Amino acid sequence: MNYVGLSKKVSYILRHEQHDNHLEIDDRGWCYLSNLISILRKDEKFSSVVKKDIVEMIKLSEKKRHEIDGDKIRATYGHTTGKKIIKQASPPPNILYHGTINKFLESIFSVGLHSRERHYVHLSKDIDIAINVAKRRDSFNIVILEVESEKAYNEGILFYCESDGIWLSDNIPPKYLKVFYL
Ligand code: HQG
Repeated sequence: MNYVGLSKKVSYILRHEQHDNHLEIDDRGWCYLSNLISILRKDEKFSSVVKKDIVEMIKLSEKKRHEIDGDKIRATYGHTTGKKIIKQASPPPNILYHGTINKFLESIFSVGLHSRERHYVHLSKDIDIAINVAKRRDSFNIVILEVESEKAYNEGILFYCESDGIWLSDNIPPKYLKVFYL
């Protein structure tokens, strides 16, 4: 089984394509694994996929993109379509990081860091994760933003802790952002 390919397909279905596939997900993003497997099997590359493959795929992934609980599965972050996934807000660390690229800076410092297509802004506790997020766009023009998350939280911006140092947030005004020089 091509676990990277499987992970991309599962992310795509759970984050962006639930409706196209008539996949019912609850307000926290959970759906039945059996329903996801039926959808995956329509793709000839994954026609023989079973739960064990998905468990193995999650285990082998360096990022915790998916989570299984009993007979259910969810994408932990990245959603675009459907009703906004409900997350439990919590106090963030003092500073979080966001990886982006040069050409977005003018707009980010004018209107703030926006979630755009996704339900939430994506941030990380570690600079290395932010660097990788930025590099997937353009490895030569990356910019790391430092977010004054604790201050923003104290002034009413909500943050949500995901696993592995990934944080989500609502839109962040420019006054809480500065360029972090690598
Ligand atoms: C930028 C992947 C102009 C923002 C990654 C980013 C991550 C603005 C892009 C996760 C802006 C949105 C999320 C503004 C924000 N003007 N540009 N006002 N505000 N932007 O993909 O954070 O590997 O929706 O800087 O690794 O890049 O697939 O968000 O460049 O963890 O699991 O608009 O998705 O996860 O891009 O990535 P995205 P992201 P996986």
